[in-house]
Amino acid sequence: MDALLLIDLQNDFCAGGALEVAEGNQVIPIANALMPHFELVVATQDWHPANHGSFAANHPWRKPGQVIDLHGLPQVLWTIHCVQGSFGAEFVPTLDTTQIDHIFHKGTDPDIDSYSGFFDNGHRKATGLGDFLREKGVTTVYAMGLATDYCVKYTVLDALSLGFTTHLIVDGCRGVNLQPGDSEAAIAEMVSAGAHLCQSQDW
Ligand code: VGL
Ligand code: ZN
Repeated sequence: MDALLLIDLQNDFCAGGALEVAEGNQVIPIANALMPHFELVVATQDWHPANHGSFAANHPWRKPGQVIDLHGLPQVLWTIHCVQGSFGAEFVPTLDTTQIDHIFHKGTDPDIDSYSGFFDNGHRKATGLGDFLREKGVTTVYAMGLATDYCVKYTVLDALSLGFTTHLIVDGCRGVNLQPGDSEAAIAEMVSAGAHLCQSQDW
């Protein structure tokens, strides 16, 4: 069985959001159009407590974009985003959430970030997404969402390492691009790890 993975289609990654991804809103109609083609639709939500270690504001003398050591892992610092229960953490209002079968939260532990929908950045704890997909008999996943160079990339790499046949819906993704070209580099990395590329028009 195939599953559609919608990564972090949340207000804070879209227009006016705290961690706005350029053109992020443009992927919402693509998600809405693709959902009816899948028997199983899973969405992830970046879901941080206010004291999360990835927020620059929680580290004196630090600012967004800097990289620190967070409990032994390199951590890019971000502006405060996707705080549990906040408007910024909600799905974009135009997303048809009635077609989502299951939601997985990530980034809930203040001590470690979680870009991937499957595991935290240290691969210490699983979110449950991998077991959920296996129990449903899923063998193939199609991923899209925000952001290409962070949460989409790490979700796709983990899906591949868990043995799922993994497709990236390229026009359904947009990237942060802290450095120009980060999104293209992320796509190349996903492809070399075994991901297949497709476009929403393929349906
Ligand atoms: C994300 C940075 C921080 C993402 C989440 O969804 O790609 N990026 N938290
Ligand atoms: Zn985050």
